[in-house]
Formats: sequence, structure tokens, C-alpha cells
Amino acid sequence: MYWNKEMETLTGDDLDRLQARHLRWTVKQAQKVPFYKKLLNDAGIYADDIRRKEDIVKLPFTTKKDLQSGYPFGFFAVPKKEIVRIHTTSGTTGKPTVVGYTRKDLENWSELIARNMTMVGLTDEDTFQNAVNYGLFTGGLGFHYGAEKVGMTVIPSGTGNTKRQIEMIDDFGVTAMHCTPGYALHLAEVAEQMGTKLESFKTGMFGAEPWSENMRKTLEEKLAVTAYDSYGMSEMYGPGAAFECPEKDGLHFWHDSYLIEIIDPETGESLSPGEKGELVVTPLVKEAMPLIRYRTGDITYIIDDECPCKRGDRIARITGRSDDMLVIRGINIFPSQIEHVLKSLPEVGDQFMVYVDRVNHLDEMTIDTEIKREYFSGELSDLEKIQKKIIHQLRETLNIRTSVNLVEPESLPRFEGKAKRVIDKRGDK
Ligand code: ADP
Ligand code: K
Ligand code: ZN
Repeated sequence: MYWNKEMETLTGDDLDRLQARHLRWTVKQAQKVPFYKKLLNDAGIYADDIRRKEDIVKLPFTTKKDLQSGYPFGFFAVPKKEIVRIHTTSGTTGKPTVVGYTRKDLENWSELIARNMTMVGLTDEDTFQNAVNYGLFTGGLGFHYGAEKVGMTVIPSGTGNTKRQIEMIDDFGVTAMHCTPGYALHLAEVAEQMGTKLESFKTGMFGAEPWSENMRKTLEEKLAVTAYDSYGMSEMYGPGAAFECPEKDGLHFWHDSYLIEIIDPETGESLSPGEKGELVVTPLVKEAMPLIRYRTGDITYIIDDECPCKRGDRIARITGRSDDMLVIRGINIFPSQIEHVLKSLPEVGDQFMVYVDRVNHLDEMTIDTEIKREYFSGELSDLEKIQKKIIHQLRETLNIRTSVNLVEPESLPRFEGKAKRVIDKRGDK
């Protein structure tokens, strides 16, 4: 099933011409942003130099650091009054990355979500529960409006209160759901304890964090659903940029809306289909915040053989990161952000260690942190107060609940070379 068959299956010269035109437009749009104006000027590249999509390699890369340098609105290419929505995502230090949308951007985004949902067989007959955070994260409102566009009955359940979520699935006859794969597994377990088989639930759309084929098998068995992988990031509108078709063999990137490349993260050199590297994305229709060759940090490869569904190029599942970003319950966290929070608290000493593990199928983060000697009174109540303060501050900034253990000054390992502050045990599970 297709939402927009012509666009989804465009090939050959027609596709090449469309992509080249959109790329040229995007470069023009980017030139309205002072950062890009200077960058392109310095590189001596202008929109008119872009004749074919292959010309993209002449353009410079953009990084998350660049976006941060423009905090908050420095990357907007349209006057503020044309921005109708803002989302944010975690940055590398204290400040988040801000993304903005024009009305047209929101329409474009909904169109892509509508394509994804139609691709996996969902229609206006379906009842859809969106069990992700509806705040500043893009997964809530993004999927919500796409599902409404299809005409589904949408339940904006948000996160939390798993028992209630399960009751809603049963009581409202929910057929399709969007959440993180970790949460889906938790849901399956709680449903089992509650003695319900979630009869109506048939289609799971899972994303925002890495998962595996084994996890798919488990989810499909436990929930008796078909599970699809959904990939995106706030800088590309949000989720929905790439999505699996019923073949479940790679995620189709919407080729009229994004140009994708794979590079060697060390050298920046372009890699060929099948070669694993860092995904670089150039959105082709973003008005409010055009981006050029954005380095996602996500590791994958391009699959360019034809899919039976005739849609465009696919990427393989994301298997890792080229940087130290952690994805915990779908939330992106950089160790530098943790450091930033800890350093802002006078009681906290020099060293910390982050442990990430999976408990009952959900990601848990624990931070061991040293306390300065003058605050290490040995009074239990004082220490508890400090511990609470740290937990609160981390939650405020990172949007995630962490456990914190206070340890004595100078008791954590010191590093001579590059500090290894994160121990992630999830891969072993
Ligand atoms: P989202 O809400 O789509 O997760 P964010 O901007 O918060 O958007 O996070 C984007 C990052 O999340 C990606 O760069 C990637 O590291 C991770 N991510 C999103 N979807 C997936 C997925 N399906 N598989 C693996 N990682 C994913
Ligand atoms: K994420
Ligand atoms: Zn396909």
C-alpha cells in the first residue's frame, strides 16, 4: 500500500532531476543562514554550482557542534514569525539543539509519517496508541499528526503508567502502537502479568533507540505483532525519515526529502553502498532549518539493490555511534552533559563514572560521583541531601531518572590518557 505512490517509487532521470532541484533549493535556503552564507562563501560554492545530485560532495559538512554554536535560533532560515513550532534535542554540553518548523515543514513531516504508516498496511480503520513522550521530543507530536493525516483514531497516551496503557489497548481495541523497543518489551511483560494477550494489537512501530533482529523476534513472539523499525532524528524533522517496508530488510529513506551518504567518520571520505560508516543526511525540503550534509553520528550502510516494493534506497539498521552519545530509553545523552551538570554543583568532586545496564528490559543509568572532602561529613542526612540534589539536577537537565552513588574523594579511577567514564553493559544482554 502506498500513500503517495508516484513519489515513493520515482526512479531514474525523474528522481535525479527532482533531487538535484531540491538540493539546489536547499542550498539557496541555507544561504539565508549567516553560518552557511559564510561557510559556502569560504568554500566558494553557490547554489548554481549544484547541477546534479552528485555535486553534493562539493559541499561542506555540518556537525551537531555547529548547530550548537547557533543556539537558540541561529540556524533558522525564515523570519521568526514563520516558525510555528520548536522542538529540542540533547546537545553535547549544557544547551540543547533547537529545531524549528514552518507550517509547510509540519505538512511535509506529516506526509512522511503518513507514508510510513500506509507502507506497513495501516489505514483510517486503525486505532493507534502513541506511547512516547509528547513534550519537546519529536516522537510525540510527529507521529500524532501523521496518524491523524491517515485518518486513524489516535490515542495520545504518552509514556508511563504501563497498566493504564495496557487497559487502553484492550478497552479501545488498539491495533497499532509507536514506542521505543525497550518500552514495548516492558509492556509485553506487564501484559503477561496482567493476564491479557492484547488481542487487538497487530502492528508495532519501534524506534528512537538501537535494537536488534533478536529483539524483533522476541517482540513479535511476545506481543504477537509485526514489528517495524522507525528511524529519524530531530534535525531531520524527527522520526519517520526512514522506515521499514513489509519486507523488513532495511529502512527506506524518503528519497524526495533526504539525500543520504555514508562516510568514513575518521577521514570524511565517501563510502560505497554496502560499506559501513557514518550516515550523512541532507534534508531536501526543510524550510525553517535547512541543513547541508549533516553528520548524524549514526553507523550504518546503504543497501542499493531494488526492493520488491520499488521504493528508494535503504539503510541497514543503525548499529552504533561514531561519537560517545548514549541512547537511554530513547533519550540521547552525552557524557559531556553529565559532566556539565556535575561540575555545576559545588559539592561534587573531580571524577565520575557512568554505568548503563538493562534491568527488566529497561535501560538504567547509575552514576558514581566523588564528593569534595569538605562536604563528605559522614553524616548520613547530609549525604542524602546531596544525593537528592544531584539526582534532581540531572533529571532537570537530561530528562531522565538516574541512580546516584556518592563515593569518597579520590576513590574513583584516574585516567592518564582518554578518560573512559562510561561502562555500557547493555550489549551483553
Ligand atoms: P528520535 O525522537 O527520533 O529518537 P532524536 O533526535 O531524539 O530523535 O534522536 C535521534 C537519534 O536517536 C539518532 O541519531 C539515533 O542515534 C537514535 N535513533 C533514532 N531512531 C533509531 C533507530 N530506529 N535505531 C537506532 N537508533 C535510533
Ligand atoms: K533518540
Ligand atoms: Zn521495500
